[in-house]
Order: sequence, then C-alpha cells, then structure tokens
Amino acid sequence: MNDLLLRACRREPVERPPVWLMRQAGRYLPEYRALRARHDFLTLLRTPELAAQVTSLPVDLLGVDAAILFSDILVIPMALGLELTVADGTGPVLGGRIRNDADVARLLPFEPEDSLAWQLEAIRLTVNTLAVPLIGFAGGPWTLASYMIEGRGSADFRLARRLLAESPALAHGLLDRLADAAGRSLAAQARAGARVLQVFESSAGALSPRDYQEFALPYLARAVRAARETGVPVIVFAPGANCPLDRTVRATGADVIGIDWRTDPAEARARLAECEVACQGNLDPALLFAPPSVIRERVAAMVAGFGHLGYIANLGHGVLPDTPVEHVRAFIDAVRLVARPGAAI
Ligand code: 1CP
Repeated sequence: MNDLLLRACRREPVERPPVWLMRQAGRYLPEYRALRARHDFLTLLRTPELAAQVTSLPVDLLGVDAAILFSDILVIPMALGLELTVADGTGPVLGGRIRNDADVARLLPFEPEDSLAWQLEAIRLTVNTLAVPLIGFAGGPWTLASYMIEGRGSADFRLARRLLAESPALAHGLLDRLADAAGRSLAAQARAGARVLQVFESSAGALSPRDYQEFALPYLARAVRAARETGVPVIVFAPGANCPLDRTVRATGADVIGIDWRTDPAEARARLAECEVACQGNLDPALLFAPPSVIRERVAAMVAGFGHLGYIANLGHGVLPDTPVEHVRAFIDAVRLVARPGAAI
C-alpha cells in the first residue's frame, strides 16, 4: 500500500510529497467520457461497480498517490429529498429548492447507511482493489445550503445570501440539519473504508467575513469534529474564504488545510506557523493549459514554497474539463521530479 498521503496528513517524514488532483476522475479523461456516453451521471454514481471503476481510472492511468471516490456533494441534498438532475452540457440542477420553513420541515431524515447505501457499497468495493488510500468527501454545510437554496451552481450565490439576510433563523435551521448530515456521511464513509476525508466548502468565498463566521465556520467545525471522531484525518478546503487560514484551522481542528491558487504557498505556511496542520494545494488549474516546461517551473516553485513536510501536492481547485491529459501527467511527473533531493528542473 502506498501510504504517502496518510503520512503527509500526519506530518510524518516522506520520501516525496504525495500528489493527486481535485476532480481527477472527471470529464477531461477520455475513458470517463466513454463511460458517460454509455451511462448517465446518476447511473454511474448509484451503481457501485461503475463508481468503483471511475474512481480507479486516474490511479491506473496517471499513477496518482490517492483516489477520490467518484460521487458528488449533491448526493446529500438528494438523500434529503431534493431531486437531482444532471443534463449533458449544463451543470447539475436540484428540484424543490429551499425557500421557507415548510421546505426545511419536508426534508427527509438522513441515514447514510440507508439513503446512501450505494455510495458506501462503492467505497467497500473500491478499497478492495486499490493500492493507494481512498479519499471520501462531502460538501460543507454552507456549500450544501447554497446549492439547495439556489437550486444550482452560481457565480455569487445571491439567492442564498439573500436568504441569510432575510431569514437567518431559517438558515440556521437548515445549516443545523446539514452539519449533522455532512458529519454523519463522512463518518459512514470512513467506516466503509475511506482512509482520508475531505470537506469541500466550495461556496466559502461568496460570504462576507462576518457571515462566514456566523453561517459557515461553526457548522463546518461540527461536521469536521464528527468526521474526526472516526480517527481518520480530515482535509478542509474552503477556497476564497474571507477568513485567515489559521482561524479556519483552529475552529475546525482540520488535519490538513486546502490552499487555493490565490494564496502564496510561503505566506500560507507563515500564517499557519503556530498550527499543527498539513497543507494541500495549490497550482492554478488554468496553468495546466501552459506548456509542460512552464508547468514544471511552477510546480518547482510551489513545492519549494510549501516544503516537503506535511505537504500534499494538488491543484488550487478542481481540474478543468478541457485540460489536456498530457499536461496533467506533466504536473504529476513534475512533483516527483522536483521532490528528489538535489533534482534540477
Ligand atoms: O475526481 C472526481 O471527479 C471525484 C468526484 C467528484 C467530486 C469530488 C465529483 C464528480 N464532484 C465532486 C465535488 C463537487 N461537486 C463540488 C465540490 C468541488 C469543487 O469545488 O470543485 C461541487 C461544487 C459539485 C457540484 C457539481 N456536480 C458540479 C459543479 C456545478 C456548478 O455549477 O457549480 C458539477 C459539474 C457536478 C457534476 C459532476 N460531479 C462529478 C462529475 C465528474 C460531474 C460531471 C458530470 C458529467 O459527467 O456530466
């Protein structure tokens, strides 16, 4: 078993930093597109054999040091009773979005072993065949709420921000349900065999500093605490959060903090000097459209900025759908190359 990721999460010595990519199992891979041509997205998600197959694709094809379960943050809203549709070419849409107390009262009780049994079965199947650790994940409570209020992704989540302003009590009621659901989903994934858990608080950057403190951080902290009770390390990724990194780390108790591409690696480390936390990130996903020589140069600077200890090489957000696979390979190879002591680029 390649345990580089586990050792990096615990800030133990490693021969080189582990490398994987957020959204590594997606549409930029021709093998994924071929499977998608034969099955719709929800069939891929809900058929454990197929989900296991997609999860393993980037490990087999690219040699990354971790697999991330092929699933989606929107499976929790779906389990709570919102209808999820993913049409070709457009983003996912949730039916029955949240507008009032009655909508929250209608949400179904959340039992991961029951409503997300297929997700847990996919984990059990996948871990049997993988030679790298499997990462389980969930959306952060605020991010789940933002999609459930908006009904879809949004550049600025203005409907969701409006609801926080107009109906804070309703928002807190919803976030309370989602903190519980995200925490229990993560813990169930760990029990099924996930060795690391990541919380995607992807809508963090939509909030003012003040509202992040009130509506995001306390609920994110609850979900992370529930997940960490399983003993599995937790990565918190809150891209664009208008909050100092060390405050998010202290409030949540994260083992690893995801760093987005807008943050300088050495500045992130300086900010976190007093925290016992590992870092993950943070190459701009758009840089994978640059020539491989530029990718190698930027990876060298990134690894030098973070240092080798307690560091997981990754992008600063998900890999973009049209990214050339050869450039993804250049990224992975560059981490291996620059991480060799004394290696020149
Ligand atoms: O490597 C992987 O692809 C792992 C599985 C994975 C993960 C971790 C998928 C598969 N989705 C996610 C997380 C996810 N989903 C996030 C958080 C990560 C991030 O910030 O990038 C978010 C916000 C979503 C919601 C979602 N689901 C979107 C974004 C939509 C939007 O408008 O904001 C999309 C496009 C989906 C569908 C989806 N999920 C995953 C895939 C491969 C796809 C594409 C579906 C298809 O094949 O058409």
